[in-house]
Amino acid sequence: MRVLVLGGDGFCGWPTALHLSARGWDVTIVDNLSRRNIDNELEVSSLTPIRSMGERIEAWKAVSGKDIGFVNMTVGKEFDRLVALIKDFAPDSVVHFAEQRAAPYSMKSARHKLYTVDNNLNATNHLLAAIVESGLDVHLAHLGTMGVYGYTTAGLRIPEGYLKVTVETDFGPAEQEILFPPNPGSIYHMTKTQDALLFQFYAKNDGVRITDLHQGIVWGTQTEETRQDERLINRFDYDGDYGTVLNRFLMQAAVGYPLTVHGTGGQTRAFIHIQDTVRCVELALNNPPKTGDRVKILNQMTESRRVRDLALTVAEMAGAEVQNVPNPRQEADENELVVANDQFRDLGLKPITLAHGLMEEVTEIARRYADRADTSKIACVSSWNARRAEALKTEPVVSATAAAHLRTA
Ligand code: USQ
Repeated sequence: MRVLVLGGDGFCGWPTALHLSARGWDVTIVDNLSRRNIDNELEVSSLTPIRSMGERIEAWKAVSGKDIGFVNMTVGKEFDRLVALIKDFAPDSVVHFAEQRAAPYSMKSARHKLYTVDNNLNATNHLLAAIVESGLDVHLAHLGTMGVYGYTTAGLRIPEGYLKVTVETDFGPAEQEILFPPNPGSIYHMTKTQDALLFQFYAKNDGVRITDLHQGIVWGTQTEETRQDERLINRFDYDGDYGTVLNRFLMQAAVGYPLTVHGTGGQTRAFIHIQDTVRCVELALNNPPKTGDRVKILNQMTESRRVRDLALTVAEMAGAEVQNVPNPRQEADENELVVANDQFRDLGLKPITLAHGLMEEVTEIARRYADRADTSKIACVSSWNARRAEALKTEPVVSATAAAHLRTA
């Protein structure tokens, strides 16, 4: 089986490429190394010393005996090359990670908003149009986000993509299933809600077989494959734009930086370990929709947690201090989140939970590379709007003790 992994140099893409290769897929990575260029722009680098693409691929060959191909291409800009690649490689599946994935980065400035929309929507539209143009029956698996559902208390168990509703008709009430109403909290999340419409259209109009994986916040850094050789190590983002919350807390604990809880830390989010990410992608590729099916949507998360509870768990585990800082985002202070993930469980996923052992592994890696950390890059400075930035100057900081009270309240 042949697979193109678009965005295969990134935090989720690289371990996915290795995982699929280890399981016998013939893998070619397509990437324009934009994530490395954004590191240059932000003057920050992965905490772990990730190797060049050439060295990564060479190391994998030495470790596993398997070849991974690499094509340097901007998916949303080089349409003819993309069509030629699809025709030539004739993949059974394409995994699409080739999007700018950080909410704070997408909200940094007008230019970052434009870049994120332009990059993400063009990548998705070009890919879909290229699959149609190739005339081949290629399954597309896209890495979407739980954030399309929004992070206000929904008052229901979040279903997998489609919502059953009852509408009033001339003949009485009728049942329908509609796409869950999109409610993005950042420009980045907004691009994923728009991707969803592109998928609906191309599935309906052209019969493209599409799986959209609504993934939660990924934590962890290593997988079975990236652990095998230091040259295969995965990236570890800790900076205020690209670092995600749990990995940031674990890194902050490792370098003795107070854990940066936004506001009261009452935000509840969905989480998944990177090892489960790669397993889920494999499960999705092995169970594609059939020709004529609607877009298959799966919630790719394993548990929901409140940010302040995570901070307290990490603080207890690693002896760190918790600091409640003003929230640069425009988001609900507190929300409940209950999510359905039956489809992956039915496919046999045995979720990795937030076990201390794995959290300690992340802290251990962060300690090992602590001398590479630039602590001046830890604070989240990207603000959701000018009004918010202004309010932050006067907003009181919630003390750790107050947050502890809130937790037990
Ligand atoms: N937060 C803190 N302290 C920090 C960093 C974040 O309290 O130091 C809070 C944020 O305010 C937010 C929550 O933690 O309430 C999550 O933030 P995050 O940066 O971990 O995650 P997010 O911006 O939502 O984005 C990440 C990935 C994105 C993916 C998304 C899944 O970067 O690619 O789509 O998680 S989800 O959150 O389910 O939409």
